[in-house]
Amino acid sequence: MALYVRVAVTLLLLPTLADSLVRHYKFNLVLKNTTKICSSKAIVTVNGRCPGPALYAREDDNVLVRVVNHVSYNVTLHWHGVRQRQTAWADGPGYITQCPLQPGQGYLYNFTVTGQRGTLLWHAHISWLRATVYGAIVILPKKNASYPFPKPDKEEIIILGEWWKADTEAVINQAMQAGIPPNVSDAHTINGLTGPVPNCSPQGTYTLHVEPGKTYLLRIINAALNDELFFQIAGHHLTVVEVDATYTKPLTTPTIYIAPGQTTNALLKADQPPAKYLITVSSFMDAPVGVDNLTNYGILRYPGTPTAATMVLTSPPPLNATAMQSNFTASLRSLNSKQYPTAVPLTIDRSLFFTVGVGVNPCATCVNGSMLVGDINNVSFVMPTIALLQAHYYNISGVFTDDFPAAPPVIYNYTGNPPSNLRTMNGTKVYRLPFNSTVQIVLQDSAAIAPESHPTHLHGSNFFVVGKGLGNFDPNEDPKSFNLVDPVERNTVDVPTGGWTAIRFRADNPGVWFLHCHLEVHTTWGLKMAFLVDNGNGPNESLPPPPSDLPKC
Ligand SMILES: *[C@@H]1O[C@H](CO)[C@@H](O)[C@H](O)[C@H]1NC(C)=O
Ligand SMILES: *[C@@H]1O[C@H](CO)[C@@H](O)[C@H](O)[C@H]1NC(C)=O
Ligand SMILES: *[C@@H]1O[C@H](CO)[C@@H](O)[C@H](O)[C@H]1NC(C)=O
Ligand SMILES: *[C@@H]1O[C@H](CO)[C@@H](O)[C@H](O)[C@H]1NC(C)=O
Ligand SMILES: *[C@@H]1O[C@H](CO)[C@@H](O)[C@H](O)[C@H]1NC(C)=O
Ligand SMILES: *[C@@H]1O[C@H](CO)[C@@H](O)[C@H](O)[C@H]1NC(C)=O
Ligand SMILES: *[C@@H]1O[C@H](CO)[C@@H](O)[C@H](O)[C@H]1NC(C)=O
Ligand SMILES: *[C@@H]1O[C@H](CO)[C@@H](O)[C@H](O)[C@H]1NC(C)=O
Ligand SMILES: *[C@@H]1O[C@H](CO)[C@@H](O)[C@H](O)[C@H]1NC(C)=O
Ligand SMILES: *[C@@H]1O[C@H](CO)[C@@H](O)[C@H](O)[C@H]1NC(C)=O
Ligand SMILES: *[C@@H]1O[C@H](CO)[C@@H](O)[C@H](O)[C@H]1NC(C)=O
Ligand SMILES: *[C@@H]1O[C@H](CO)[C@@H](O)[C@H](O)[C@H]1NC(C)=O
Ligand SMILES: [Cu+2]
Repeated sequence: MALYVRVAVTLLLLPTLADSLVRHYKFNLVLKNTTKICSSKAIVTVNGRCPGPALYAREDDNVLVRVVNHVSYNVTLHWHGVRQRQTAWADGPGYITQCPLQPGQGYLYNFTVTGQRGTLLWHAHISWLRATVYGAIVILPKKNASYPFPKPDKEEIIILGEWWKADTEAVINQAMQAGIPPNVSDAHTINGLTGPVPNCSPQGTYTLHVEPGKTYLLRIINAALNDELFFQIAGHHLTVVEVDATYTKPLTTPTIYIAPGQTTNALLKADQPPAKYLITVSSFMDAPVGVDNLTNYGILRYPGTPTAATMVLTSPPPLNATAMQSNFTASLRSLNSKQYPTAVPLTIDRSLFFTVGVGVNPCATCVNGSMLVGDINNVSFVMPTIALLQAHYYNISGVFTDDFPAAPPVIYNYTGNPPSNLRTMNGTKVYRLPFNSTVQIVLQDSAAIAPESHPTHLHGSNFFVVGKGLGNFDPNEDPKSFNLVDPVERNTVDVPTGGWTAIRFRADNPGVWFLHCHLEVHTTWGLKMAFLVDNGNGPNESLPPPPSDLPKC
């Protein structure tokens, strides 16, 4: 039996504060049980609905989110992509920056949205609860700032998700006990709507109502657990203007690729003859890995179109549309305007090479006598029992070590034949970074079992995607083609199947910051690590003390 964490959000906007003051947005989130949807399972909802409410703020606003847990699970919430400058205590990943809110407990998440504007998402960050505990974050430009693109007439949030008939906690627990991949989802969702699902009562179909001639800003969010997705609308092109709350050069495309954790703002012009147009949401998977391959359908509808009118159709890309996915990601560029310059580090203090992949470890009690594990540089991350940030701040020894390797222990052909030994080592290791150091990470897919795409997410900083390629990264040749002028700035990027991606960032935010695959199954298996960014000089460059209501373990 599953719960629906019910996040009741009330927006208490303090009215009419002078624009020169920092405004405070207050949200109250109450985590509560809710009723069943389909197949007699109770599921975790937010305010009785899934997705939960959108949080709105303006750039530079202070956001206060009061969360109270009224369910029987331990819960934390994460504000995905919010940089949390000097507010690591509000970041939210369970046992990384905080101990969870236990049943009955509350916590005030207190952070400021500085230097970013656009769409992000919030979600639970413990176990698989984010399957149903998620919602949009909309950061509007400052009051007198305008968008660097034609002002849309209307805006629409489109959150894509995944839905299981079963309790997702049972799904992952069963898989972990057996050591095999978890059951794939039973449907994809658009704003919580599954469309028709076999053996369920009708679940509703998403409809986007548009008026002829108007321009819409679609705030598209991938909140799915495990599925990279394609999104398209028959007869219409989309113009991407922002990803992960950073502006991009306009990119016009019939199909958007979006990985879990990523957000994409795209302009849609309702310039087609009045009719119904099919919207498709479908998986991308170009590895021999089981995935939910069911397409969810929505409808774009112009006014006056009879219900019985025939629909203008579109076929979703094939599951393995690698060229389309690769071309889309390679085409994204940061805006790099005078007002929004691209601050990519040109010199590098720490150059890291991380293999990301899946291995196999012995497991006497598992189905095959072995279990699947995820790893970075052959280390499968073991969750601590108290939060890393707490252990760091209070100097508690024995919780983690700071010897996370800068390179894999064995050099081999990462995208060729697998090594004979697929075993990984366990560890709760962090990589330590001096304050304000510049970092480059080459994320290299390692095909121990099979090559596979890994959308990798960094907490606490955005990064610039300076290069990507197929096969093994060549440290002599590949950097010559890095884009150090207008690389896209993001918080989550795919590492291509059988390839690599190079990212750069500046470690100027003191705290402990999670880096992990945003496919939840890989995170659960251990494809994760953390950076520890040391304090700089003085209070403005240091991690402040924790808030007094920080949950304890
Ligand atoms: C929520 O549901 C769970 C399981 O049904 C139950 O154990 C728990 O007591 C319920 N909590 C509340 C506050 O109703
Ligand atoms: C939020 O944190 C800031 C410091 O970052 C502090 O000044 C402020 O008092 C906090 N707000 C509340 C309501 O605790
Ligand atoms: C917004 O208004 C403030 C106060 O009038 C001014 O200082 C600031 O430069 C303006 N910003 C923009 C982007 O116009
Ligand atoms: C996973 O799928 C298998 C096979 O369909 C089924 O027997 C099992 O009950 C499912 N597990 C959960 C937790 O629903
Ligand atoms: C790559 O994407 C761009 C932008 O969507 C498009 O103009 C171009 O035709 C695409 N090229 C290929 C080979 O798909
Ligand atoms: C979709 O996946 C199911 C198994 O989950 C498989 O039986 C089916 O053939 C797949 N369909 C396509 C079109 O790949
Ligand atoms: C993609 O999948 C289809 C159907 O399974 C297959 O026929 C095709 O060869 C695959 N394409 C590539 C490039 O792997
Ligand atoms: C585990 O066993 C199943 C069948 O029981 C098999 O299909 C699968 O390939 C095995 N997996 C591994 C990693 O050995
Ligand atoms: C590694 O850690 C997992 C739990 O995180 C445990 O099940 C496993 O036994 C450990 N393996 C070794 C070799 O310590
Ligand atoms: C790695 O293995 C692949 C597949 O066998 C092969 O095509 C490639 O040439 C190998 N690369 C190196 C550097 O040996
Ligand atoms: C960080 O380093 C850069 C030079 O790499 C310097 O310009 C900047 O002032 C430094 N920032 C801080 C906060 O020390
Ligand atoms: C909830 O968190 C506390 C503190 O970390 C831990 O002791 C407890 O075992 C957790 N409960 C569950 C059900 O995971
Ligand atoms: Cu992954």
